[in-house]
Amino acid sequence: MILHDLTPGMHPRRVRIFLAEKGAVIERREVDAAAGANASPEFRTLNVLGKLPVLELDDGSTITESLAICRYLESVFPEPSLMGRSPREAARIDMWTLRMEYELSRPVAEVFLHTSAFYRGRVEQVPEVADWARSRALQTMAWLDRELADRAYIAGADYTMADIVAQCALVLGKAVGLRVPAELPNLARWFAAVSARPTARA
Ligand SMILES: N[C@@H](CCC(=O)N[C@@H](CS)C(=O)NCC(=O)O)C(=O)O
Repeated sequence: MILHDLTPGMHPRRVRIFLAEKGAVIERREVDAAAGANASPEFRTLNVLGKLPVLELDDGSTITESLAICRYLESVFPEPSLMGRSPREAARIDMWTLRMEYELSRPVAEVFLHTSAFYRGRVEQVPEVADWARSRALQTMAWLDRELADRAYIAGADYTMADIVAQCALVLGKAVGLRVPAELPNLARWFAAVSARPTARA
């Protein structure tokens, strides 16, 4: 298996942390997206959308979309479980993972898409979209602070995929000036805990 990677990217970071939590090491190939290598015809044979990460399997087939890649890796490396063992547990973790994807990760990504030098010329940047997304991300953070008042992690007592999605969003958040506000102590405590895990810098 080969992970086609982009070290600074929020979505590839999810997969690296996921693998590190499993104690799994696979081949990694960095793609020079700053130089546009992800838009090349060669790369588009791996992912027609030109996005990272991509997981290339030994038979040459590929899986794209970080959540789908992690779903596959969960089957290949079942321990420790990050996506739930029973149907009920898996559904609860999926629920929180999707909430983190849509309510936190997406707005933070939109701020980056619509303001960063990296995406200038790659996408149409609309400052109003960034403003809206910034306020949406802050609303989600306030909600999460309330959720985390009585549990350690996003989906419950254990660290799961939902935490990985949220922590990677907040890592990117720091780069776009979306830090955890001082008045949200539960979210700050959670972010400090997940950031202190040995896998956080994978
Ligand atoms: N939904 C995709 C998003 C992938 C994505 O947007 N990747 C970014 C890096 S975080 C990328 O490859 N950007 C390069 C570009 O758009 O030129 C996933 O979860 O994998």
